[in-house]
Amino acid sequence: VDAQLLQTDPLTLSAWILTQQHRSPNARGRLTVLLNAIGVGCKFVASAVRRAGLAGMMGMAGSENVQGEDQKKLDVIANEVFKNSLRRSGQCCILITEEEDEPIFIEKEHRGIYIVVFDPLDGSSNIDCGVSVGTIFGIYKAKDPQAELAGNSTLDDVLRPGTEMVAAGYCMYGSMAYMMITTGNGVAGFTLDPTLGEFVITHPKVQVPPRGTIYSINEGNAANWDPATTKYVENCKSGKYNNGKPYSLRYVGSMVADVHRTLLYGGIFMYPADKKNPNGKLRVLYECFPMAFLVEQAGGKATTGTARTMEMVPTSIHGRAPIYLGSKEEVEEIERLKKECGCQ
Ligand code: P6P
Repeated sequence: VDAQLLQTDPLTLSAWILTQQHRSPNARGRLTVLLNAIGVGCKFVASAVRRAGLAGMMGMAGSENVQGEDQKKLDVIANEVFKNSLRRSGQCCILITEEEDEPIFIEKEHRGIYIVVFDPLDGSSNIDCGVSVGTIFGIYKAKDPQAELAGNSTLDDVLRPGTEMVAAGYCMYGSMAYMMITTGNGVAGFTLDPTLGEFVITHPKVQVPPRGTIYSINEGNAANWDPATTKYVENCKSGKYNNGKPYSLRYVGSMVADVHRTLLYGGIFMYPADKKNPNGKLRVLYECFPMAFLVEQAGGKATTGTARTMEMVPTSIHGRAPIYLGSKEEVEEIERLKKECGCQ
């Protein structure tokens, strides 16, 4: 039998979280409990996504979410699973989910000191054709824990820069279920071993290559791009950045899948603002911040084009922002072009 199969010391997600928490002397295990609750939610959704085609869970649930998008059954299930798992963890005071217009304030008996922002099933328009989808999450610690525990929640605890997040990650439901997570000390990658029912470490320290030869953007929006984005993409195609050899275009249309490839292979993922989407399409709290946190922790960069993504202060819980993220040198080139053309 393959020696790997007889791994006698599999570093599971739970064990890794404990090693990370032992780094902070005053850790009392609350974040550990919370991250494990997220892991349980991801295992459940991974199982549901696997069975979706068979169990007739594909297709529309009939209802619409606050974004006016048709809500597919898996969206609804994933949202309920994470709300229940986070509530039961007893570690949360406020939840922000892409699927609901209003913040969820956890009732007193289950309330904790963490705020979780999440997209339970990002890329869900791809479910019916079997393309990878994923869960994205970010975690803040309440600025005034006692006030939150007393039930005096305010959105001040939510509309905060990404730099105040204490943890973030995603779980991609693809050929296998892959989780990437950071608690501020680098990025670790895990793969769900279905025979164990555990996420086992497969990428102990993820590093984004400083440059890459893959650009990722929806070319269908090219007519609406700003001049800097247009120029950068032209240079990728002309081979200007790669000794005359053009970059490759890879675009899944599911942020988790496009960011996962960028973290592992390098290159750049872009969802710029354009005439159609003046603030871009991706949501600041539960898409841009968690992905920017991961990319920065893996040695890459994330920008709006003119400002560091993580330093933005959201003005609303579903606010959007343009984002360019990935290999440091690629992102710095787009920032240089933005300065050169003086465009946002
Ligand atoms: P477009 C999926 O709907 C999503 O929110 C992200 O996962 C993805 O990166 C983006 O939208 C794709 O948008 O306009 O290219 O289809």
